[in-house]
Amino acid sequence: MFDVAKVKSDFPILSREINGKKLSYLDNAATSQKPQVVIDAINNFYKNHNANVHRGVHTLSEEATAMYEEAREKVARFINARHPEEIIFTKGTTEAVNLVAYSWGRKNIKKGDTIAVTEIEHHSNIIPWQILAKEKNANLKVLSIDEEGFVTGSLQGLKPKIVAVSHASNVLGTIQEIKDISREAHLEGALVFVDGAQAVPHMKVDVLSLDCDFYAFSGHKMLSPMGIGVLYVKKEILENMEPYQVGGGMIKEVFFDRATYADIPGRFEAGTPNVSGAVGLGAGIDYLNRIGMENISEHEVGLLNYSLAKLNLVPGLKTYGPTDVKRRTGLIAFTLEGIHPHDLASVLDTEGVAIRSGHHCTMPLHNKLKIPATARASFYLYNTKEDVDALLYGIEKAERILKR
Ligand code: C6P
Repeated sequence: MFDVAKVKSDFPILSREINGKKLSYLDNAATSQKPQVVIDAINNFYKNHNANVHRGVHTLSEEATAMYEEAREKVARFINARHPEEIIFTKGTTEAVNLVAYSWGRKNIKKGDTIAVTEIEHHSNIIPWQILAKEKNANLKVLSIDEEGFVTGSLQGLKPKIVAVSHASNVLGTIQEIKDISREAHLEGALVFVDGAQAVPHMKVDVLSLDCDFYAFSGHKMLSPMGIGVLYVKKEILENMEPYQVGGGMIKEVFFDRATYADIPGRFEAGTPNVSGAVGLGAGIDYLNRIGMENISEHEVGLLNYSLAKLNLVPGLKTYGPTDVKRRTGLIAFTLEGIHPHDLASVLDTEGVAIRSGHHCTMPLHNKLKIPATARASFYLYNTKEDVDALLYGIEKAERILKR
C-alpha cells in the first residue's frame, strides 16, 4: 500500500480551503486533480521544448516530436497494446467514440445492420451510434442490464456489427465482464468498442487480454491534462479505416484533385496535436505506475467499504450499484429522501465537500432507475476516510437545514 498523506501532498490544489473548510474533493469521476509532476511536465514542455511536431528538422521540433511519441509509447505500455501505432491521441473519450462511429461506422455499417449499446452507457457512447444508425437506416439495439448494472442482454443470434459498452459505469461503478462480452460478440461476428473513461484511471487495464477491438479513455480523469485522450484500435482494423478529419499532418501527397493519406497513427491526427497534453498524460501515467494500479484499486475498495457501511445507515438514503465492492470502481451514487441532489451538493459545498449531482450524462440509465437525478461521490488515490467523514457530516447538515 502507499502513504495517502504523502500522495495528497503531491497535489497542490488539495491544500486549498473552500468556504473556509478543508477541501474534500469527491468529484473525481468528472475530472481528477493533477499532481505537481504533471503540472511541471507541461510547464517544462512550454518553457524548454515547445515546437510543432512531425514538421521541422530543427532541434526543438525534433525534441517535441520525441516527447510526443514517447508519450504514445507510455500509453501503449500502460494498457498493454502491441504497438504504439495502435494509439491515437484524441481530445478525450467523446472524440474517440465519434471518431470510430464516423470513420469505421460510415464505411462498415449498412442498411439493416445492428449496432448494440447497453442501458448503462454515458451519452457519449450512445449518441454517435444513434446518429450513425439513423443515417444508415441501421438498428440500434439496447442491451438490458440488471439492477446492479451488469449487462444481461444476450448477443446470441443478434449478429450485430459492433457492440459498444462501457468498461466501468460513471454512475453505478459497475465493472463489466469485457472478456466475456468480447468472446460473445466475436462469435456473432461483431467488433467490440469499450468506453474505458471510468476504468483506466482506477484499475489495471490490459486491452490484449480483454480482446476488445477499440478502447477509449480520457487523460483528465487520470491525473493528466484536459483536452487529451486516447483511442486504441487493433492495428489490422485501424489500417483499414478512413480518416476522421482531414488537413495538415495526415497526408502523404496532395494534388488539387486527390490526396493520399499518411500511415497510422498519423492518418487520424489531422492538424497540430495537443503535444503538451500528451506530454502531461505521459507524466500522469508515470505517476500512476509509481503508485501501482493494483494499490489504487485496493485503496478505493477500502474507501468504498468504509463509506457504504456508513451511508447505508443514514435513514432515507439509498445507494446504487453492485453489492460486491470488487466488481465496482470507487464511486457511489445515492439519493436522499426529500432532498434534491443539487440542494445536497450545494450544502456540501459550504463544508468544502465537492460532489456531483444530476443525471451525470446518463439520462436513459436514470430513466431505467426511475429517478431524475442522483448525488455522486467519487474517490481517487488521494482521498481519505476524513473526506468520507466530511461527506457524512455535510449530509447531516443538509438534513438539519433542508428538512426542518
Ligand atoms: N463522465 C462524469 O462526471 P469526456 O468528457 O470525453 O472526457 O468523457 C466522456 C465520458 C464517457 N464515458 C464515460 C463512462 C464517462 O464517465 C464520461 C465522462 C463525466 O461522469 C462527465 S459527464
